[in-house]
Amino acid sequence: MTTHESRVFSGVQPTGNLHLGNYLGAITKFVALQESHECLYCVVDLHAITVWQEPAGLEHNIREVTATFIASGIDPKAHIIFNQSRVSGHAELAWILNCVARMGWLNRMTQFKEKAGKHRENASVGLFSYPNLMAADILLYRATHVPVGDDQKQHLELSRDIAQKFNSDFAKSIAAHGFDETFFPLPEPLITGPATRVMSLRDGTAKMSKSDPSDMTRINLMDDAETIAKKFRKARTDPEPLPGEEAGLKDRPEAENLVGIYAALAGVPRASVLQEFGGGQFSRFKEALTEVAVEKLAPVSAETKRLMDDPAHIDAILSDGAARAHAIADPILRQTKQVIGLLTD
Ligand code: AQP
Repeated sequence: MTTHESRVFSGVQPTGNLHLGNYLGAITKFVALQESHECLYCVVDLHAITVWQEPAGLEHNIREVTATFIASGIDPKAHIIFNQSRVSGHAELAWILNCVARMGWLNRMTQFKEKAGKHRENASVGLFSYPNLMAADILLYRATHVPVGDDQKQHLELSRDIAQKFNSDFAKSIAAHGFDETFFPLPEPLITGPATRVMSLRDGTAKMSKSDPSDMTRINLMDDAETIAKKFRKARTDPEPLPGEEAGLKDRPEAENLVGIYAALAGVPRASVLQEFGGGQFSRFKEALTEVAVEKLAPVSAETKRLMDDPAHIDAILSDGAARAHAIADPILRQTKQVIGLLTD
């Protein structure tokens, strides 16, 4: 039995090139959840520095992710937007969780393997322990729901394992202090909708990604209409026309990806996209796709640009958000320390 109220936490790294995958897989979900939950949306700058970032670029990117959150429809007054490094509890709890998580668990994380690649020995220790910081982000607020793209599923499962191990390792102390036995609730991943994994425009088997060296693989949220049209026009497809039904998308990852993107942007089921465009040429479908993408993204990029003209306003929002995040996090961190046996003020 848990007595914890429902609370949403999620984050986006300020590593530049925010793309359609981040938007459809995460940010649009953040916006929708505001109606039903108390939400904290974090610009996870401490995650970003697990890979070297140029300092002036990092400052810019922290503000740009913040501006994009607001431009997409997140209300920083009703909910909390802040940057992670401003709330020191993230780093403190991450250290504690470094001592709870097991090496074997982290060794199984596929994202580290993909990102470190052949240069594992040269990867930062932070990149390896990244999932523990992510667990700390969530547990620091006793968040119950975490909207993420499909690529974060394994990290979310690890967060649940860490929460469970903490609750069990310290069960006696948790009870002795009179705290709820589910001291940390096990966070539920929210991975739903037609675009939980948006794929590269050049390779339907690879994830659309900020760090892909080719800009043609992704639609950046700041791309103008002409660039969006060019990228969709040049997006890889196969020689067959679009099928009229779902079954016809089997083994056609590029076609499936574009149909999923259209469905998510237009807010319609994939089946109705296929009904409308099935049997037709890709070129016509790509034109319609460009139209719906520009219609959705142009207002977001215009508003992001407008907000970026006033960095002091963005900084004030982050500072206010951090103060409110602190107010939730501080007592939870204090209780965590007490449970472990660390003396606190
Ligand atoms: N291709 C994607 N499709 C759907 N969702 C995605 N997300 C990322 N890529 C896709 C989701 O966006 C949120 C923020 O991601 P992040 O900033 O933590 O970065 P990431 O998951 O490591 O992926 P990126 O943005 O493409 O960066 P790189 O190039 O570094 O891998 C998360 O909820 C993520 O699931």
